[in-house]
Amino acid sequence: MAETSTPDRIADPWGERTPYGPGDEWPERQDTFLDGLDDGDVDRWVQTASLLHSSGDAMDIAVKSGRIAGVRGRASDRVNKGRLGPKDLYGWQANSSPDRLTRPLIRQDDGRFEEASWDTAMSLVTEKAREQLEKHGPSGIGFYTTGQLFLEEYYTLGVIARAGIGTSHLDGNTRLCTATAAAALKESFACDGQPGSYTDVDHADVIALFGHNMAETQSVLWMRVLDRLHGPNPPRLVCVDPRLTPVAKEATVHLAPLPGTNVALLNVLLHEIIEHGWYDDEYVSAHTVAFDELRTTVKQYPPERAAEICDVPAERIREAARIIGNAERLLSTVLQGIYQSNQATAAAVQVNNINIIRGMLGKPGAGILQMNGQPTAQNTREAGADGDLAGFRNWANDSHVAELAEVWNVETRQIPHYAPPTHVMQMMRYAEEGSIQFLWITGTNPAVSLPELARIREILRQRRLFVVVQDLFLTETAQLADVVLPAATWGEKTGTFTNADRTVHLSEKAVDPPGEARADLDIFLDFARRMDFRDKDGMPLVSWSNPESAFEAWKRCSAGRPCDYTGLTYQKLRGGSGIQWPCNEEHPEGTERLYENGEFFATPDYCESFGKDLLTGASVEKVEYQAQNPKGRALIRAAHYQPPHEQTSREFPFILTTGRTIYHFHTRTKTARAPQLQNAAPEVWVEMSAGDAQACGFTEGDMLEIGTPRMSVFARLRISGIRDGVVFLPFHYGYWDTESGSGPDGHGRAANELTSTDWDPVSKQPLFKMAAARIRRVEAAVVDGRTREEEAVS
Ligand SMILES: Nc1nc2c(c(=O)[nH]1)N[C@H]1C(S)=C(S)[C@@H](COP(=O)(O)OP(=O)(O)OC[C@H]3O[C@@H](n4cnc5c(=O)[nH]c(N)nc54)[C@H](O)[C@@H]3O)O[C@H]1N2
Ligand SMILES: Nc1nc2c(c(=O)[nH]1)N[C@H]1C(S)=C(S)[C@@H](COP(=O)(O)OP(=O)(O)OC[C@H]3O[C@@H](n4cnc5c(=O)[nH]c(N)nc54)[C@H](O)[C@@H]3O)O[C@H]1N2
Ligand SMILES: [Mo]
Repeated sequence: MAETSTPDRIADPWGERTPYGPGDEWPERQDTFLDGLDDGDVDRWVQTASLLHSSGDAMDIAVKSGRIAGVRGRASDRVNKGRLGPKDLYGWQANSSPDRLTRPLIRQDDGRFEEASWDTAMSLVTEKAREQLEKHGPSGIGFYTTGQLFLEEYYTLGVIARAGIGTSHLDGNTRLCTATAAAALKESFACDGQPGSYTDVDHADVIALFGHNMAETQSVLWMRVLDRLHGPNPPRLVCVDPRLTPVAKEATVHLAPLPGTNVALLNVLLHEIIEHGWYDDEYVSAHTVAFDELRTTVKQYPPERAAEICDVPAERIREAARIIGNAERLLSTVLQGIYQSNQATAAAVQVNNINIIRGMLGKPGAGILQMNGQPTAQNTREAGADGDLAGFRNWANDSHVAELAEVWNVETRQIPHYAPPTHVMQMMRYAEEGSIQFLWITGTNPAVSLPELARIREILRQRRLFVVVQDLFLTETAQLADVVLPAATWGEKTGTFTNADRTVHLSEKAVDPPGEARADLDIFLDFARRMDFRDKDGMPLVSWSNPESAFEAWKRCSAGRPCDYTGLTYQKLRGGSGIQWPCNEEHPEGTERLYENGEFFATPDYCESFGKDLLTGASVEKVEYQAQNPKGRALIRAAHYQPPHEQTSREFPFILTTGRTIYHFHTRTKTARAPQLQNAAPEVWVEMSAGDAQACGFTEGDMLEIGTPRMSVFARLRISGIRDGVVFLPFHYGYWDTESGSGPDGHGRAANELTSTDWDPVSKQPLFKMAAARIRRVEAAVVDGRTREEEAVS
């Protein structure tokens, strides 16, 4: 009996190469991991896709005797052609972890949790919600959700929060994740929606990755890139990242700027493209507005100037510009190195500008991937469970709000649209001040993932704040809750979700959830019933009762909008590949690329957003937008570089940045419970350059204290290819003690003890990628049982 049917994907995460050339089909390669079984022993295979990143790697779950026993990639799927990454292969084992929550918990007066029936727990939740509504009205109630539930669940939650309760305090952890992706698309194209397609990797001659460690965070998409690199006529890669990531190692040109200087660097690239005439004049005049403003702005960014700001050699930036400027099919990708850094939206928009002015949109190989991170982040946005209005409708357009009121059969005034929706950092502030007193958290672990954790713990611990946490485990956040609701997850419930290139997958229930755990959808439906929300005819507001009827309801809401799902059904999603929206009568098999003929969703009556000022985040008024862009073209928005708020100093000389490893997902609630993944990266570490380590007198394995103006944490040193002046902490490692935030050794280790309460003015995404830090050694490395000092003495 083979334990692993596919070679060890811990030692070799990307597996063997299947090279291919430009324009060819990416060859299939089926990856499988069966735990102690052979293929023939499997009772049945159940269709799904990965819930541990945004790529939607399609797979089948192996079921044996009512339990999950393994997974295999789906070779028929457009996204992965059968391949699976390390988390895809091993992560499912968390489902059957013995410490899954199996019954609701209610906090007692003495502070302890006691198990309760669903009826008791839900009665309490309903009673508290009613009490808030009576005392403070809808704005006493907040919902903080995730990028990891299913489309049907977000849509239901959105209807409950907006039309049932009527609160504007509904946001997703997608705020921390890819709020900037959405914001940048709204700035440039006046609407969300991924322009590009994963198949652009098959055609591109240049791929530029901006702050995106694709090798570790979308490992199967990276396999696609590697296969191109190993085939005939490989693309050239440009990588912009302060660390020597696996992407940087493969790059033709690697630019390693100081964190927080992206806008300066991008402005130089644009400067070079314009100076050398590498832009598409015809495309610019036919399909865009406001090019002149960009030209004027970037005039001030010759390579030497940015070289100084970013600390990157001018010649290397020129070389990157030459490659990008002469590309025939340019694919640009963007992720957290931009979204969580200084001037997030302004920087992400400059990447859009590169592709727009070069006319690199809507054709094979030429596209933009403003990436998502979480598996279902796209659906949070579409269905309006974050600050967006369902169906990419426009808050500032009364007829869009009225249209939605019609879909929901409620009065327009019942949908709060008098003020911008509340982002989560603001919701935490309201909870801190006491104006929000009921907070329902689903599928996210803010006590580890939000910035400045000591503050977050204080907020969630307050007695006057009633906190409901809906999760699989008793997380750091759940430990601060008043009621904990045990949720079913992937493999235990049915629903759909959409990846970063708009591919919709169906994920079917394979096994029963443990104990009394319930699907998130069923919990929301139960709440809606108990609250007795009604539409304007006195009928139940939420009229659906299971995943498929919720999907059908969502389809009606999406009709005629850019994210049109009307051509999809559960049946159509079964058996073959996932399908990209828009999928409707006009595009029955889905749509590979948006903006094919230089046509956008940007006309004033149709667009999702009139845009915001890149510097201040102030909303652009409808009349202004109408005047600037009456024909609905792509918008070129320029921005000057602004230094980060928190600067290094004598006391805090390093820049701390944070991020991920290939083996773990976020706060590790799943990956720490999969032995292969946990063993691959069991403890936190800190990365520093060889030069900096030497200057400080540190060696590999030393225990260091990393401090910022907030707090400090301990981590062992790994000397890596990170640039000088910057240190890196993975943010995956939480803590044991919810009082102090300390780890097993009594010291803090969560990266977010250190990060600051600050965010991008446009997208409101927190700045996880930069803090000023100081470092000292607290304990020398132990080698063969002796420290370096002991070694020196002997
Ligand atoms: N293995 C794994 N995969 C995941 C996840 C996971 O937790 N683990 N999470 C998923 C999610 S939700 C997300 S959002 C994505 C995130 O995916 P990525 O964005 O690829 O991952 P990060 O490590 O957060 O950040 C990417 C890079 O930004 C660089 N960086 C830091 N500061 C700057 C800067 O100022 N400028 C530039 N140019 N670069 C900078 C860092 O060195 C880092 O290598 O991954 C998804 N996939
Ligand atoms: N310093 C620093 N901080 C960061 C980042 C960074 O790069 N640096 N990245 C940010 C980003 S991009 C992200 S996406 C966030 C992630 O931050 P979080 O969302 O807080 O991280 P997760 O560990 O994914 O938390 C998801 C929770 O949902 C639970 N869960 C999983 N599946 C289900 C389900 O089906 N139903 C329910 N009800 N619960 C479920 C899991 O057990 C887990 O507790 O962190 C952000 N914070
Ligand atoms: Mo994310």
